[in-house]
Amino acid sequence: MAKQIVVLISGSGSNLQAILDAIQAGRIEGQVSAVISNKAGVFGLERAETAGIVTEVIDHKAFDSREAFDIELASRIDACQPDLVVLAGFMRILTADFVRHYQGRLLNIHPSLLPKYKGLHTHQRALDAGDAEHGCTVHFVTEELDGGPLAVQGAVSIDADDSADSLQHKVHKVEHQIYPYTVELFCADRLAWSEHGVTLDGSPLPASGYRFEG
Ligand code: NHR
Ligand code: GAR
Repeated sequence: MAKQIVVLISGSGSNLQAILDAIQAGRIEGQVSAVISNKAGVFGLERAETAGIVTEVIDHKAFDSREAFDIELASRIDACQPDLVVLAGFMRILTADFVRHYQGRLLNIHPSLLPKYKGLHTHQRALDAGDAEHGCTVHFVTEELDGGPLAVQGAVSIDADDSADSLQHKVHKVEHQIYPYTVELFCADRLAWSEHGVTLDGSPLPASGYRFEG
């Protein structure tokens, strides 16, 4: 049975597009029931509309508190009865109650090789540290920001002439491979987070997750 997926965005939605393309290509046994943005007018909403997907905007600025925003967000998500909720460049920190409600079915992609560089400005931080490699990680979301269990990682090499921009561009390309791949595994019931930790085909993954090699 095709899984129901809800995607949350705040911006350009290139990761959303990569997932939609993989669904279109028949690689993911699932369908996106709704795309929800906390910002009006972003390009990701146009991408969803082009694909014929229901879109909603819930402007966080219209709410008095993070709790009130998250309660409204959860009620719109739950109306879709999703099997999986995907954060794709979603930029609002979510409350503990929200993430607990979706535990085990809420994924995020973060532009670093976690547990390195939680938070923002990851590309510049990897450059400043003189790292030889950088990358991105898909992880299950917990209340600890960028701290939930890791599912899949993809790496790029950092070259002498890389800038934060060039590095971001390289990492984006890998994001667009590993996010659809992770969603594919989840929707095929091959990837899960349970009391046994994160498992792939029933076997526990290392703490660094599955290393994706393009
Ligand atoms: N929420 C929880 N509870 N746990 C995580 O791991 C989360 C999360 C919400 C979003 C994505 C994350 C990232 O990949 C994510 C992971 C936004 C911020 C942030 O500081 C931090 C991490 C992430 C996303 N947001 C500011 C806020 O006040 C707003 C910044 C802005 O609007 O530009 O919410 O890096
Ligand atoms: C992606 O690079 C994602 O890793 C990053 O935002 C971009 C969203 O791009 N996420 C964060 O930095 C979360 N703090 P997209 O909207 O084109 O998918």
